[in-house]
Amino acid sequence: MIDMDTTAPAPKKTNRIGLEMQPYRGGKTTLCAGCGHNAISERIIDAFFEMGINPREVIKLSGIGCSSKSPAYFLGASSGFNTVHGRMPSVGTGAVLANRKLIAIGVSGDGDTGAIGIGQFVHLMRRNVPIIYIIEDNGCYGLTKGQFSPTADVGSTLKTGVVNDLPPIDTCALGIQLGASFVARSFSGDKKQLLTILKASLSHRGTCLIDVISPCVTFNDHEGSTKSYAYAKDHDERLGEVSFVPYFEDISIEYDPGTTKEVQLHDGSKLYLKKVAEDYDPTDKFNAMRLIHDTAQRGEFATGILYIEPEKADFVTLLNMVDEPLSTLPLERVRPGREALDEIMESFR
Ligand SMILES: Cc1ncc(C[n+]2csc(CCOP(=O)(O)OP(=O)(O)O)c2C)c(N)n1
Ligand code: SF4
Ligand SMILES: [Mg+2]
Repeated sequence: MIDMDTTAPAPKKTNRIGLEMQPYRGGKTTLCAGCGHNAISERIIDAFFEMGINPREVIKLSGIGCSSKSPAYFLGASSGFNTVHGRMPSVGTGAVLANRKLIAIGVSGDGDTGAIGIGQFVHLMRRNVPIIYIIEDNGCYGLTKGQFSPTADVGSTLKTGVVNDLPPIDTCALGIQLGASFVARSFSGDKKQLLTILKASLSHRGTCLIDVISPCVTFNDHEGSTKSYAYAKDHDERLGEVSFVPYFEDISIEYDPGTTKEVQLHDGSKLYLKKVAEDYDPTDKFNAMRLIHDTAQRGEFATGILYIEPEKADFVTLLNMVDEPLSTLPLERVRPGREALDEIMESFR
């Protein structure tokens, strides 16, 4: 008889850089049970683990709101910066300019982005700053008890019965128009699609705007809300299956020719968008804008990777900066001294 030790713990799963799941996890959430934001944190943990990103090379950023508390609940081994309300874009821009090797992920809310932070948001988008910018979109200010945010749809109602009659800002349309080079929309309850989008964003260099419909179960999950679970599930028009193959995996996928769009990302990874109904080209800006407009007219939202421009130069590249992170340059290289300054002044004579 073989003597088997059934009490021995199973070996822990490690990823391609040899790390266990633990450094990818964060603190215990203090958000409401069932909040869509929690599901998004879980997908972020999975995406970074599965892509084998070293958490020590990541900076987590956020503003203020329930959503902006999320970075405390993922990537515990990474450093983070919880900024003033709506100011994440400027702090994030500074961080990636100071250290171009950092992988930046920001979590914001629809209020943090669309209201107080809109001025900062538009400049982040037009600069194509290399950052994954997630909007956890519940159409309300969850943290301050559920007031309408600028993404609340016309006709959606508060718990008290108050009806919103202001038109919404569509953050994806705005991002595309302003110059973000990777724009996607998903739903917090769609594990597979959100994970695929997050993994693809980790292979893209430039601004990755990911708007995730994320129902607030406490203040905005009732009949009349277009950001409730029930509404989002019934009105989610998927572009089709999004498949993503990282550069470190063998590419062996079979797709029906003519029904799949292949997009190569900057690190060599491949993105496949498989159409269900109509042929959708995520590299066609006008097509993307039309899709967002047409679905919104029908009270639906299109999900998937709506727009991607893999070759667009990101802000750090545009600035033509040195390869080494500025934060690690020695003093003599950042302060050239009087002689060098005199020489420069002389050249203006
Ligand atoms: C300068 C400033 N103004 C206003 C507030 C109040 N405030 C805190 S969070 C918030 C809105 C949060 O909404 P959102 O970004 O959508 O996050 P959610 O809580 O819905 O996830 C507001 C207005 C603040 N903290 N600081
Ligand atoms: S109030 Fe809403 S947004 Fe905030 S944690 Fe609760 S469910 Fe989430
Ligand atoms: Mg919100």
